[in-house]
Amino acid sequence: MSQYQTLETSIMADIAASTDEASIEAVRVAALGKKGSVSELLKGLGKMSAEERQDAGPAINGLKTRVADAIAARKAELHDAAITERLARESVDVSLPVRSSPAERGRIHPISQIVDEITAIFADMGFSIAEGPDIETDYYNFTALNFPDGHPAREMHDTFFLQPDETGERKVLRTHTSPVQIRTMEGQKPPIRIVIPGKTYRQDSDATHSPMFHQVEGLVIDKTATVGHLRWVLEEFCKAFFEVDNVVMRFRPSFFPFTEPSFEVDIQCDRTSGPIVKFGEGTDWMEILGCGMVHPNVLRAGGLDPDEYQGFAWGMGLDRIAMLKYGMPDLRDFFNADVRWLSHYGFRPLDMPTLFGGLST
Ligand code: 2NL
Repeated sequence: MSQYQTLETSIMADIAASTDEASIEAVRVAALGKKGSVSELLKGLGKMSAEERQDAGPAINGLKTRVADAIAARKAELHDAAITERLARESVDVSLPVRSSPAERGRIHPISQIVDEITAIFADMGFSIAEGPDIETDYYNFTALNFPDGHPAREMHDTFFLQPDETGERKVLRTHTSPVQIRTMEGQKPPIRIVIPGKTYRQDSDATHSPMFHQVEGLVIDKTATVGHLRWVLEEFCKAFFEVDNVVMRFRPSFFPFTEPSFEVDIQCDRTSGPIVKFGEGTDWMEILGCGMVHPNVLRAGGLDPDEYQGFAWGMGLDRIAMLKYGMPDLRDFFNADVRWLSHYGFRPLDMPTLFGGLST
């Protein structure tokens, strides 16, 4: 066998043994690259005599052509194989269910949902949303709201007091959101129409009470605000909130230090079908909020002249109302941070409650 045939056999064996695009490229470089075995033979032609070249020329060129063709063919083969393998490996099963993103899997807590629903209703009536600090002074939480010294609600068993500061002042965790209304009256000229959602705190803990709970209060101050306006606002609110065309409301005389006269409001409902309460029908009553005309002392504390301005206010606890509206049996589940509970009772983040799109549907 000539040296050319030996080389050709060896290169052809290497080509056949190459298993991927990288190894066939290595074979090409070793044979046809600048310093490749076939290239070296071609370079050698120049040093040969004309006679030697007559035989060697066609032999080496033939070798080069056959090797180049074989490499190109094997390269194409391996390239096809690589594509076929990749297509198989990267195949997508389009029948699989779409896995939702974390943003879609997340859920809105029922308390956040109810706040969004309630503020959407009052925003539609032209109210603004006001917020304030959870840690309050005794003045904003009690004194400005016409709580006389020695009023039972100031006692230790109701209120969370903080350690006195260097001046001896004892701050409190607000027991209602009403301090926000005082702060608003101080900073803003009437007419005032605000709703105030927020966390509130009282030392109370059992199956139906949590030491941290939620309230929404409302305040309207103007020169001519009356109980009639109060009644209309609350009726419109209840119709929108309970999603019924007719609500029957009952105003019972009551007492709060910050309103005079004061009322507790019941709405008519049907409780005969077990835990599900129906509104706008039935013969039962359910208390849903407290309200009244703002006490002159409270107007004065807010920097307003009670001979010029009058107003009404209301407050409702959200936790019990949320349990009722969404059919949740135990208040304590609200604050256990159990994702299983939240994925069942929570609301989809992109379904924002609006009056035109539906509140909780
Ligand atoms: C209830 C009753 C109520 C208010 C809150 C209020 C605030 C100011 C002036 C007058 Cl600054 N009133 N708020 C009025 C009546 C009732 O809450 O049962 N809440 C859970």
